Amino acid sequence: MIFFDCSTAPNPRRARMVLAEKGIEVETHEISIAAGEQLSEAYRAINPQAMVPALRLDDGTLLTENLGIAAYLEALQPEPPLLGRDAREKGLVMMWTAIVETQGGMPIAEALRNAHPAFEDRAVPGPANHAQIPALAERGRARAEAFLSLLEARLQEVPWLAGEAFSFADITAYVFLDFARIIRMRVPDSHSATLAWQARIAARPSARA
Ligand SMILES: N[C@@H](CCC(=O)N[C@@H](CS)C(=O)NCC(=O)O)C(=O)O
Repeated sequence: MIFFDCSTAPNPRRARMVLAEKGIEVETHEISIAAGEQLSEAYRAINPQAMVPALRLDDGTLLTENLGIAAYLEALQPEPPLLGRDAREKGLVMMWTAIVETQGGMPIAEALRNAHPAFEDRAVPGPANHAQIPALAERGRARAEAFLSLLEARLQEVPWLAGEAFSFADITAYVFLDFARIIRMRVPDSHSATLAWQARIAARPSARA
């Protein structure tokens, strides 16, 4: 297997945390987004979607998308389970991962990519260029703030997003919240449940991935 990574980007970090939790070591190729390597001909020949992470299996199959990569790794190495231990929990892990991606990750990305000069004409990742829309940056920030409240409300009820066990949904939310520093957004001091949850994840060795 070859893992195509970018050490500074949030989505590859989600996959790195899964690999670390499962103790899977894999050959890694760094694709520098800052240097535009994801758009190079060489990388597009591997992944025409021009994004990271990607995992190339030994038979040549290319897995893109964190969900695809996590599902593969979970089947390969079921311990520790990150996608749910029974039917109910599997549903909750997928549900919370989707909520975090669409209501947390996307707004943070919109706030960053529609405002920062480094993303001029690169407001959307992928092979095609898209112009920035400043209003989307503002909307993204407002939606990301609403996401912080949603997260706090959930974590006031249960220790982990899917309920009783740490899962891929927590990895996804933890990585995106950490990345939100880049838009100068942080968990407010009053969000005690989220801060305690963050500290528990930060103490796991995989958080250093
Ligand atoms: N849905 C994908 C998202 C992948 C993604 O957006 N990756 C970003 C890095 S965090 C990327 O490749 N960006 C390339 C670019 O900005 O041109 C996943 O789940 O992995």
